[in-house]
Amino acid sequence: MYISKSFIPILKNIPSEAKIKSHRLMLRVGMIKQSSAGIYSWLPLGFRVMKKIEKIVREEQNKIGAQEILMPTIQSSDIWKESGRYEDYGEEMLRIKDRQNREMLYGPTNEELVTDIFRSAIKSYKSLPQLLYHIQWKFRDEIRPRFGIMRCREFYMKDAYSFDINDEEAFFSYNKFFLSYLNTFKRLELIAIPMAADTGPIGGNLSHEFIILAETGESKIFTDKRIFDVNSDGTKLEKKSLENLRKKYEQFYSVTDEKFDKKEFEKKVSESNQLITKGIEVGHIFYFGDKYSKPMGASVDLPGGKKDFVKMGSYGIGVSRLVGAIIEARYDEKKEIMKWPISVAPYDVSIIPIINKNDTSALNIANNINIELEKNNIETIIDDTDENFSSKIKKMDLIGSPFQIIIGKQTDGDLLEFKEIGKESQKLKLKDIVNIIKKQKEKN
Ligand code: 5CA
Repeated sequence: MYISKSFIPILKNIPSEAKIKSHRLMLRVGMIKQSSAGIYSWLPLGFRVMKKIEKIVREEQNKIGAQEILMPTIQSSDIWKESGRYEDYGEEMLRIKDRQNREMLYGPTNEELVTDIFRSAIKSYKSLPQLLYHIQWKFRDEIRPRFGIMRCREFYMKDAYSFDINDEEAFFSYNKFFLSYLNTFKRLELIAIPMAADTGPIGGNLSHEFIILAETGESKIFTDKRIFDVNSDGTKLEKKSLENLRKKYEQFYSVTDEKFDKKEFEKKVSESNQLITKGIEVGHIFYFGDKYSKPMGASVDLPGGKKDFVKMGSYGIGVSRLVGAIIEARYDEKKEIMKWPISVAPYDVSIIPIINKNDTSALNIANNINIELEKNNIETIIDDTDENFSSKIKKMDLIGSPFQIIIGKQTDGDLLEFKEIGKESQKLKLKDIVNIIKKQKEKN
C-alpha cells in the first residue's frame, strides 16, 4: 500500500479531550474517528489491527472446542423479561421501539438470547457440553464514556457461553476458557493476570477478570507480586491439569477493588510482595449455574430419566478495547514510537525510499522489494511521497510496523538498511530480511 493512496489521516494537533496515550495515538494516526459520544468509526489502520486481534481470539476459542455462531445486535425484550433482567439492567440498556410498537433493545450482552437458542435445540445431556461464542458489536449506554475505545458505548466483544450437566462439568468448561484466555493474551504479547472479581449485572458467584497492568487503567487491583511468575506452560485440556492451573494462580492473593479485604491482604501477602496498582480489564469470565436456565426453562434429560436445568457460564473479551490496551502497553509516547506485536501489526514492514525530485530510482527499488515481500505474504506500506527523511521516519514510527527498510544513502548494492523499529539499523540482503520477518511471523 502506498502512503499517498492510503486512508491514514494523520493529525498534527490532537484533540485536548484525549487523556490517555492510546486515545491520543489512535486519533493522531487516524485509526478511529468519533461519530458521536462513545461511538467510533474504525478507519483502515485501526480496523486492520482489530481484525487481526479478532482472528487470534477466534483461533484460541476454536482450540478449546467452542463453536462460532452469530447472534443479532437487536434483541426482543421478551427474553429479557423472562430472565428478569429487563428492569434490572437499567439505563445502560438502549431500548428501542419498532414500527409495531414492540419493545426491542440493542444487546449489551447475550446470556438470554443464547439460552433461547440452546433451549430450542438441545434436549439431552448427551449433547453436552456446548460451548458457543460469537464476536459481535455491543451497546451499553455508559454514563461516562471515556478514553476513546477503552470505555465506549458501542464496542466489539467476543462473548462465549457454556452449557453443562452439573457443577463439576461446568467448572471444567470454565477452566478451559481460563486457559484459552491466558493463551490468547500471550499471543498478543500482553501480560494479563487473572483476578477474582465481582459479577455485577451478569450474576453468579465465581468470576475472574483478566487485567493488564497500566497506570491509566480503570480497575484498581491488589495483588501478590509472585503471581507474575506463574505460567500456563504444559497445561493440558484435561480436568486435573486445568484445575491445577487455576490453583497455581489462586494460591496468590489477587483481587479487584470490589473484592478487596484489607485484613486478608495483609495477612496473606508479605509487605514486600504487596502490589497495589491499576489495570485494564481485557477479559472477564463468570460462572452463574442456573441463573438464566431456570427462569427460561433451559433443561435437559438426565441419564436416569429426570430433567435438570443446565449450568451456565459466560466469557467475554473486549476485542476493540484490546487495541487500546496493546497501545497502552507498548507505545513510547516520549520517543513517539509505537511497536505493534507482529501478530496484529497493521503492516509488517514500512518501506521508506528517500525520493529526490524527478529521481524515481529509490521508489523503483522499493517497488521491487515490495514484490518480493508480498510473494512471501509479508504486508507492506510504502512511503512514496517526496517528504524529507525525518518526517517520513516520524510518520512510520507512529504507524508502528515492527520493521522498516530504508532506501537512501545507506543502500549499498544489494545491502539494504533494515531496522527493527526503535533499534539501530543494520545492513542486510533482502533474502535475509525476508527470513527474519518470516521467522517472527511464524512464532505467532
Ligand atoms: N456477558 C459477559 C461475558 S460474555 C460480559 O458481558 N462481560 S463484561 O461485561 O465483563 O464484558 C466483557 C469485556 O468487554 C470486558 O472485560 C471488557 O474488556 C469489554 N468491555 C466491557 N464494557 C466495555 C466498554 N464500555 N467499552 C469497551 N469495552 C468494554
